[in-house]
Amino acid sequence: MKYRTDKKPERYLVTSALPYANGPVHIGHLAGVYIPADIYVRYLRLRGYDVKFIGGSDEHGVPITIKARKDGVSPQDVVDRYHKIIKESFERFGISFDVYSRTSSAMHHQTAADFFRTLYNKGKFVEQTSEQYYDDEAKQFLADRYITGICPKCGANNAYGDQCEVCGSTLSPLELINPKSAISGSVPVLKPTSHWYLPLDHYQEFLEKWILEEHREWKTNVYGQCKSWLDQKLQPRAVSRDLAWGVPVPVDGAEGKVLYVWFDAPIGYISNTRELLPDNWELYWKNENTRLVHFIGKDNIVFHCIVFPAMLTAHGDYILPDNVPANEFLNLEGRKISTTNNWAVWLHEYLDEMPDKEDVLRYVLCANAPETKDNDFTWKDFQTRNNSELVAVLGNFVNRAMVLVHKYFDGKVPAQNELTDFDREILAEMPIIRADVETNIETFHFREALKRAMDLARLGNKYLADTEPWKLTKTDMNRVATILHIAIQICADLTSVLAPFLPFTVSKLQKMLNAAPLCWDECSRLPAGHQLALPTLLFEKIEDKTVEFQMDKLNKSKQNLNSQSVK
Ligand code: B3M
Ligand code: ZN
Repeated sequence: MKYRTDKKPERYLVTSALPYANGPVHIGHLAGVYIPADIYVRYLRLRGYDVKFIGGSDEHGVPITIKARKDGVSPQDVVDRYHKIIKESFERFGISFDVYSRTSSAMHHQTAADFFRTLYNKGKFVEQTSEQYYDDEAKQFLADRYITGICPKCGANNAYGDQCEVCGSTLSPLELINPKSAISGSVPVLKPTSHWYLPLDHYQEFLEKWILEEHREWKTNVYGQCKSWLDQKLQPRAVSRDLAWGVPVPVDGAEGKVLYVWFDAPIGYISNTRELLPDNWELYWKNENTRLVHFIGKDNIVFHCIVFPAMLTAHGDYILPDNVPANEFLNLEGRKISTTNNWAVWLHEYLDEMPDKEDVLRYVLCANAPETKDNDFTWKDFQTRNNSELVAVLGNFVNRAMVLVHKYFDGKVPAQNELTDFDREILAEMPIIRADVETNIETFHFREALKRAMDLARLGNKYLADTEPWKLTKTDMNRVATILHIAIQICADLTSVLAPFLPFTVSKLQKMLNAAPLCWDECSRLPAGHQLALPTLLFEKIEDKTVEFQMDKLNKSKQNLNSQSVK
């Protein structure tokens, strides 16, 4: 078994959780997973690293078949519909995947089946027969979410066979009190069935050392969850299910059984890398100088830190993740985001309703990301952050600098003359900010990184406010030239420090500056005489009516919800 040494990585492989294709993507997914992952990969690319960003839809499992049954269509219809919506909305939003594929692809079915077969042939599974719930009316076994009941831990109604969404406990169907089939509503009976189990207990010692000793640097929420799983001692976990939808178990006598979705989904990262790089995907998965990073939400920690690494270790050829920077959850207006209750801000709807505001959402969701604890998204906060940060700080600074250079120097970068101590201080602050952005991104502190990047625009505003070049135009044009020279250098520097966070804005700013995209380390001096393009506004104020429109829309979901529960 191989895993990374402490050498500087030669390449990065960055994955983000594969969203279930049973519904569109919402702001909770974005803040928790896709925005941080995208910031990270954009930054690495700017630094000139070899990086591959792997995404895709998770198209198997009970969440998909339940949705299909509810809508009266086939599981394939469900995944075709949502895969398209999800993929297109990510593209429009600038999530810069190198590949976005799907687990229903032939490549994935083959890769997942091969992976299972390898473990099977190496004798890594234990086959066991056990009693499981069966719906006699629907004539099928009831895996995971097909069975509901009262949570034995917190007493909530409608806990699922695999998890209680109220208290977050992981459950097994047999623990549920008053179990009920989610298909027919009938009381299920117990029937024997046999499955393959991955004996996680065999990996307990290895995982304790690897995580608890060698990865103390992981985020506290991630490390803490792993520790608590390990402290409770790992148990064998079934990797197959009695279901008709999924990757068929590739051994004789396994008719009617498919791989458990949490067995096949992480292998999707491998399949999608193979699809992207048919000839050298192995370099990314099997070479110890690759740094593998998984971006996920907190409900996926155990699968990425414990189950998948155990699978990779059992296989033997693969590297293990170097980090798994999972986020907590984002709530919406004080309530838990819910796909089934339509309590969400859907990305594809946002993109239609708020054209040209991709970066506003990227900004707000990063500034308020649930990095260490659950956080709340409100439309009011969205408006305030846009109006008092993006418009008043960033947009205002860039606009003032650009307008002044056009007004007094025909849009050509003026020459820098003698520097004052204050100028020197400002110039010295610029690389400090950049270094802070760098360190924070590299340690997955994206909120702080963004705050520091915005500090550069704050610095620019302060510089113009303190030096007041507009008051010197009659008396000291040399001084005005120096001030505006420096202000334009700050604008140029903003194009790189903000590029990982606000790609749409940065490309507008580059156009205004008439400058090619910069690399991270290139000190971005625009020479005297360089012609700037005409300024356009980077951000617009968001009016109350926009917020009211969004709140009305949400309140309608709330009303529907209330009237449903009255029925
Ligand atoms: N689809 C769960 C989720 O969307 C699951 C993630 C798979 S990552 C391999 O939360
Ligand atoms: Zn519970």
